[in-house]
Amino acid sequence: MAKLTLYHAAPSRSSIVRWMLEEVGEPYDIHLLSLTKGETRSPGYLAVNPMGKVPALGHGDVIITEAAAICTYLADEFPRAGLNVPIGDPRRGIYLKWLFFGPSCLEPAVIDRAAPRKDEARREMLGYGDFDTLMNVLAKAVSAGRLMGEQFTAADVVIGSGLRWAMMFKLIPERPEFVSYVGRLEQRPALQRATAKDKELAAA
Ligand SMILES: N[C@@H](CCC(=O)N[C@@H](CS)C(=O)NCC(=O)O)C(=O)O
Repeated sequence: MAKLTLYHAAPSRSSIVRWMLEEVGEPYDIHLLSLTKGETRSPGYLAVNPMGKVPALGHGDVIITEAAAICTYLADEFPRAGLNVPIGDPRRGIYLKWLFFGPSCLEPAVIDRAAPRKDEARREMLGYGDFDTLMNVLAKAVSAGRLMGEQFTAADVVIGSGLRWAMMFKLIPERPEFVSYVGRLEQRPALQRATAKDKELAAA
């Protein structure tokens, strides 16, 4: 089987993919990079990801970048893990919507909270519209404990990671729906393993 290598800085957005890899359960290697030492900007790493960012995932000869794309890829590539909604399933459209919602709506909204613009952009200009609408939409979506009904999917890894991170830094309101959803995610052995391994790496 083609080797999986995660280009990773612990903790960072590549921790989203580490969690996903733990959910998938296939063996993988870690290529560790230091953000503080600027190692993502080294010529060697820029050959892997010209954006100078982690995560990147090597799978055999292929390199995939962008956390949500990697999660989507892994879920489809290893369907036995049960983390995807396959092509042909009528729920696939909604599943993809949530996978894209993470990087296109949730993340920019949270980053705008953390580092507000001097001049506020008009709602029409922002892909996420406005913060309160986004929070209402997400609170409703996660209120059942999973985004795709009974099935835990890669979309929960992407959206769950965003909400978890935003709650950690108090960038979103502590709505009961978020507290309960993230609390439920924290119970997942794969997330616990990923977090413990990242802590070890960060302490080393
Ligand atoms: N759009 C990328 C963003 C990745 C990203 O910003 N990664 C940060 C770590 S959290 C990084 O590599 N920063 C290093 C740098 O910009 O030098 C994704 O979602 O994967």
